[in-house]
Amino acid sequence: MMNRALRNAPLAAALLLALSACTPSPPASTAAPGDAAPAAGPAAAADVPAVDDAEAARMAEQVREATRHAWQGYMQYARGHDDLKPISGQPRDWYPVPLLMSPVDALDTLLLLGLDKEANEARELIVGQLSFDQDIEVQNFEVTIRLLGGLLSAYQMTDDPRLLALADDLGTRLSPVFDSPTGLPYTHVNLRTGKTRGTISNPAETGTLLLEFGTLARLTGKQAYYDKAKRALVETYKRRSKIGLVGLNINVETGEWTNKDASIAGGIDSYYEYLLKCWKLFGDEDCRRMWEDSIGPLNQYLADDVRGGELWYGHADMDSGARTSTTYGALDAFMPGLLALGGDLERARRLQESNLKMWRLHGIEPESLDYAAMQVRSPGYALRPEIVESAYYLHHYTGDARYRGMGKEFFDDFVKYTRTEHGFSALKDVRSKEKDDSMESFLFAETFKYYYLLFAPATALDFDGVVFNTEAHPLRRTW
Ligand code: DMJ
Repeated sequence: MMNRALRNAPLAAALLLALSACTPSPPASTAAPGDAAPAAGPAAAADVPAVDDAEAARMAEQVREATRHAWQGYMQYARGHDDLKPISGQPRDWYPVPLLMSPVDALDTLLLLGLDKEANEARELIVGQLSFDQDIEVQNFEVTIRLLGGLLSAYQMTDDPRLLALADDLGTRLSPVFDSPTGLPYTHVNLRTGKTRGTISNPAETGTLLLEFGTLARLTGKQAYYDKAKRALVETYKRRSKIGLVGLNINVETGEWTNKDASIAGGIDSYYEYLLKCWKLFGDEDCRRMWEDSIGPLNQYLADDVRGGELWYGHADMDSGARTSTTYGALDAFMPGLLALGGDLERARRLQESNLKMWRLHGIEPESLDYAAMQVRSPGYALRPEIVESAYYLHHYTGDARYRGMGKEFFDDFVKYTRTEHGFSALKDVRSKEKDDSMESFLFAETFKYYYLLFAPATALDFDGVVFNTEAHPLRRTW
């Protein structure tokens, strides 16, 4: 089936624009009573390149060209596999059988960017080759955010029923993960047998499922999808400490914490994202309450005022709130975007200035740094999107060209240090810029999409009509 959106990509954007703005407006600031008052204004706003509308249009075109380059590399050297290795030109698969991570993650981005030919190639690969009837054990979280989210978003943009059928089949095969004594999901499941494994999980993996399973429930009428994923989120929230923080690791059979390190870093990050976003996507008031109960403790115990005005978010013990480390990194960089979506533009602006400072330390951001010492702790760069995602949210809410200026700086560095003959490569070390032969599928789903949306006119996407899942797949509220 050649659907209309794929024949005419601007029409795909029009489909999104035609939606009524039905998500709740951004809430007023949800800072909790007793929060330390934010310092006034961003710390020392460093200069960024000037980006007027003409320059933004040029940048948007550069992002389209980069996306096409990476996609062509994938098609030439890794077609039908999960990922391209961008230096060696070899394919990489996550499991013994490929699940088309890159095409599924890429499809909605290719549609949004108006890359019609490439979008058709991705869709044909997916409907022609993708089958979830495989005797392989997969990680529920990654498959949910990348594949379930990607299929649902692409279905909403194309009306191709085969994409929804694949999503429904995948949702059914993943669902055994929820059959634990607590309702907290096991980390892995065999797609054919339903056998589960993995009792030690984390809030990101237990709490970042409701946008995808909830959308699947709304689109199929199968309410059980919503109920199981919501229970997993609520059971995570219920185990927060007396001071309102969650830890890093939890046993899904006993519900006991096995690591009590609280942060907004990987392993926890998107749990907070989904508390806010499940309210925005579904209007679920329980989600609003859980978000409002959670953001105050983050600002009270994790936020850190450094060098007289810089805002960072570090780590703390979930029971006492005592600071355990001053590390922050490329994954934490999503937080300004979430703060902005939650209505706290002042903290969002200040934290994005810290993101910029992190980027500028070595001309590209590290996976992790000690913000007190300003020293790299984990030197890799995995082509992550979060810092761009935050620039996009801030530009959307403030209209301040500064965020496009940051985006231009990030993108120029990104191209300079990571472009290869076949695609774009991760870096082993941001200090030496030594490349790593890896190109994760979130480059297509997120990094390119957020860069494009940052530079494209606001009409490129009906921002208020969609909620992005944590893999940047826009989910449209049609219910
Ligand atoms: C993505 O898979 C998602 O954004 C996830 O929430 C965090 N890690 C990567 C991108 O960095």
